[in-house]
Amino acid sequence: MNNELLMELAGQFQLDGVLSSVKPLGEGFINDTFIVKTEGEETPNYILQRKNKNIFTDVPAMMENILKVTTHLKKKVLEQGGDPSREAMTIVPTKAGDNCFVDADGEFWAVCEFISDTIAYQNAETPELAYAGGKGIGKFQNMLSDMKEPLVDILPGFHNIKVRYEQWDAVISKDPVGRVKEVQKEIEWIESRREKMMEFWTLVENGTIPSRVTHNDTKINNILFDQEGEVLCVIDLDTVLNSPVLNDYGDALRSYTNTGLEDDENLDNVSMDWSIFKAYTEGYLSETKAFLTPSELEWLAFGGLYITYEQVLRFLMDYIDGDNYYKTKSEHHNLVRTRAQYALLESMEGQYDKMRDFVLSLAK
Ligand code: GN1
Ligand code: MG
Repeated sequence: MNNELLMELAGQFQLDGVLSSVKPLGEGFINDTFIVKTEGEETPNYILQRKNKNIFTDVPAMMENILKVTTHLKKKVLEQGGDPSREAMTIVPTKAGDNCFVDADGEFWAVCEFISDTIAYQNAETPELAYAGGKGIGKFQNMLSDMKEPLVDILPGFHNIKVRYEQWDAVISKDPVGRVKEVQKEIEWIESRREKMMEFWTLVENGTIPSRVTHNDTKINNILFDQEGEVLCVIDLDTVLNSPVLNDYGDALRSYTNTGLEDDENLDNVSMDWSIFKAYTEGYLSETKAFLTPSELEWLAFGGLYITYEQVLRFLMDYIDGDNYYKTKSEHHNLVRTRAQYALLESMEGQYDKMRDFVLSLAK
């Protein structure tokens, strides 16, 4: 994307100061992200994103959700004596007053303020960091636990295993690029757990496990820390939804506790690190145990297995589908991811009883 065009796009938003540069930032799988700098130290820098309209089919509704959540958070931060401009994301409207800009190609762009002097970690390297991350997401959920206004379900069925199985069954029977025959073993990994996952899903459907405001992408790099190592702000709110809190906790276990990479080629590297699990859980429950129900606590550890399993399914389904969802760096990237996430799932399953007991011992 050429620089002139990017500058022009950034110029569509209500920015403070004089625009100086727009440059690519990070390597998300879904959106394209840029850092927008303004001249001098007095005015903020910004994050410009082209939202992936194939995944987020209603970007204005998504931005509306983000706005509702950040407004609620800012109110809470203010009540607690914090700094709402640093402890919650700030969405910047377009000059026309909209929450996103649609360009000539029909692409959707959005801007938020860049929060300066922060640290983002790619991995939860130490138990201390994992504890802080758990506390961060716990606090995020805690501050949103009294948000009554429902969010628009912009990703219907996102963490709904029933919907995932519908997509899965359709892709397998279609076999659009002829890959089904090479992944029979991997397909069996999914099928052999179907009944158990559906059993759990019944509890969500019948309300035993309630829906709340959740983040749905709780990787540690979606939390900004301050220079003292304290959690400052939870970012990347694209997937804020109403869903069980188990999803956030589970997705964090999936990403934090992995001793290997999400796409590790060497499966011996991959396992669930107990000390990181323990620390994350302690941090998370320190903020949430007061409002979680007994059923949520009972099933919390299962959230780790559920989300990791779902991720195995999603990577494999995308592989079978011909790699249309996740950005890939090589022909078999999604299959490599599938196998690496499965190794993590097996490691979690082996430690599940202990995980559940640990959660319940803290919840007392
Ligand atoms: C996607 O782009 P990123 O890394 O924030 C995905 C998550 C997956 C994750 C796997 C909207 O998130 O659900 O867990 O990749 N986000 C969406 O790395 O599908
Ligand atoms: Mg994300």
